[in-house]
Amino acid sequence: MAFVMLTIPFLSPSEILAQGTNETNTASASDAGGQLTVVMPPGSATATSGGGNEPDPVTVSPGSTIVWDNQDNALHTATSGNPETGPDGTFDTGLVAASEQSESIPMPTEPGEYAYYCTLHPFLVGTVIVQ
Ligand SMILES: [Cu+2]
Repeated sequence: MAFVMLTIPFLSPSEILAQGTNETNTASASDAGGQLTVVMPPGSATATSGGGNEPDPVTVSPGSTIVWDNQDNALHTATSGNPETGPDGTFDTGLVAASEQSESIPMPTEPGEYAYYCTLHPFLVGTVIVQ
């Protein structure tokens, strides 16, 4: 009666693809087709709190998606456009409840700067840079 011990070579995958990135401290990321998160911190509903979308501006590559993470205790939106002229229809999270996240919102494929604001708190503005 002989049991054969199978010796399986365990080859650990040693290819770490994400090594040595050249990320800078500009609070931006540009992973193609990636997804970024912009935080709406506590206090964002108060104009004087200094709270606001973080990072701002946020830099993405064309066609990336952004999730807005509402960590505040009030409803917010991230609506492209500005408080003076209103929504421009490029993107809109719709209402994001307190302690909730938005859907994954596709960003434009056309490079440029896209202003956005909260339709409930017009002082809560931000900019998406697509490049
Ligand atoms: Cu708001």
